[in-house]
Amino acid sequence: MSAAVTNVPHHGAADPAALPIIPWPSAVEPLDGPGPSLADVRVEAPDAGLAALAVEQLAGAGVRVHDGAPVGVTLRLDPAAGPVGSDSPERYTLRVSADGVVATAPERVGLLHAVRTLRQLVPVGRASAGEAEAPAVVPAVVVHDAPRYSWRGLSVDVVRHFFGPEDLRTVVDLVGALKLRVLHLHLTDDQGWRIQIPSRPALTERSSATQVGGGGGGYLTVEEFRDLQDYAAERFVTIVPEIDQPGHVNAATHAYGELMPDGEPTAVYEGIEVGFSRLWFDNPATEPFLRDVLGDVARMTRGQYVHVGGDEVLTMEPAEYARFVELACRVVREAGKTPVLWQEGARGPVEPGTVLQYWEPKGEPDPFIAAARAGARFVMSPGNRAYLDMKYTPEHALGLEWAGFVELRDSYDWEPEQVIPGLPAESVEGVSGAVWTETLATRDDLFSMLLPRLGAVAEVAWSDARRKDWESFRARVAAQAPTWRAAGWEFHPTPQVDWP
Ligand code: TNX
Repeated sequence: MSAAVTNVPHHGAADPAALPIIPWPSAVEPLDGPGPSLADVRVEAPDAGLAALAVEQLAGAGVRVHDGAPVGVTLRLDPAAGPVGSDSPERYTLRVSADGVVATAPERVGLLHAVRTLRQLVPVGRASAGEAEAPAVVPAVVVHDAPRYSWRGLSVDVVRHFFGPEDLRTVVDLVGALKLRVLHLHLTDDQGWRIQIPSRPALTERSSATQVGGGGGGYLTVEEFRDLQDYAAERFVTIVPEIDQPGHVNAATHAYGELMPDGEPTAVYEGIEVGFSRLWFDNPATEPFLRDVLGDVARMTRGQYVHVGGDEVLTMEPAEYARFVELACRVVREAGKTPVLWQEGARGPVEPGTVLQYWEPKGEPDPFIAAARAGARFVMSPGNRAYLDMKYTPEHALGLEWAGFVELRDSYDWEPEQVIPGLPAESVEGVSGAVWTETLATRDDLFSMLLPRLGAVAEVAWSDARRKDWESFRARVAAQAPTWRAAGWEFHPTPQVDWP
C-alpha cells in the first residue's frame, strides 16, 4: 500500500510523500516551482484570537511575524474550502506558493489546523550557534484536509502522579499540534483526588496530598480547572473530566468515611493495585455524594462530556453495578451533559449517545454490539495499541506491561473499526490514546511515553485508512525531532525510526 503517493509529483516539485506532516492529510498536491521563504511573514486573520494563535504556531517554528514582512500568511473563512465532498466542520485548504500562504476553512478550527500543518512544513533548527540561518524555504503545495473521526483524544491519569496546570497546558499544546480535539483527565482514583469540589471540600482537603510512592500530590482548584479549559478551548481542545466510580474511589472513602458501611474512613493508598475500593449503592450517603460531585463537575465543565468511569469494579454484583451506571449517567444528563464510561459501562443500561471508551481488548464482543444497537458511541483506546503507558520493549525502564509491549508501529498499524469484531463501523466515534502514570513522575517521563506514539494514534484517528503508510510515517516522525527538541518535549528515540 503506497498511500502517500497517490499524487504523482510534477517535474521539479516537492515529493509529497516526503513532506513532514503528521497526521497525514487527505490530499497533498505539489505545485510547480519553488515555495516561499517563511523567515519573516505578516499574518492576516479574521480575528485577533486566530491571529495570536497563528503567531504562536509560527513563532514556535522560528518564523518572525511582523507587519512589514515580505510574505503574507492569510487566514480566511470560506465554506468552499477542504477536500471535495467533505462536510467535516474541521476541513481546511492550505495553499503555499511563491506568492505567499493562504489558509481557508469554513470554521475557525480548520484555520488553526491549516496553520498547524504549515508549521510542520517550516524547517526547524535552522540557526545553530555561530552559523548563518539556513533559509526557511517551504515547498509549494496545496493541502486539502479533513479528519476521519471527530473524537480524537488523549486520556491522561493525573492521579497516580499529579501533573499541574503548567504541565497540562504543555500537554494541550502537544495535543493541539497533532490536531487532536479531546483531552480527557482521569481526576480521581484510589491514590488521590485532583479536582476541587465546592460542595465536598474534604475531597481535596484530605485526599489530594498523596500519590503513588508518596510525597507530593496536588489538585486543580476551580479557577485552575476553568483557566485550563479556557486555554484548551482557545486551541479547540475540549477537556473531559473523569470522576471514576463506583470503584477506584479510595480517595473519596478516605475523605468521607460515611461512604463506608462502617462509617470509618479508609486508609491512604499509595500503591498501584486496582479494583479493591468501592461504593455501596444502598448506603444513604452514596447518592447525595454522587449528586454533589457530578453536579459540581458538570457545572464546572465547559465541554459537552463528563466521564463517569465505571472500570475495574472487581467486588460488586452486576445488578448493583448497573444501578451505579444508571444513576451516574442520569445525574450527568440532568445537568445537561453527555456521559462517557469505560467499556464496562456496557453492562449497565446504556442510553443513545452515551460514549463508551473501549480499553481492554478481550472478551466477547456481544455486549458491545448490543450497546451499539442501543445507541452507544465508541471511543477506541485498545490497551495493546493506544495505551501509551505500556513499555515500548521489555527493557524499557518506564511503564507497565499488562497489555503487552507497544512499540511505535503497534500504535500505528491498527484499524479502529476492527477492534471489536462485528461492531457497526458507524458506532465508532473516534480514537483516544491513554497514558496512566503509575510509573511516570515527571513531565519528561510523561512525554517520553507520549512521543512518538501519540503521533501514530493521531494518524489512526485523523487519516483515511487507505492513505496510511508505515514507511512514510516513520520518515515523517523523524522529521519532527527538531521541533520536539526545540519545544523541550522529551521523546523516546525508538530504533524503529532513523532519527536525524
Ligand atoms: C487499567 S484503563 C486501568 C487503570 C490503570 C491502567 C494501567 C482502565 C479503565 N483502568 O486503572 O492505571 O490499566 O495501564
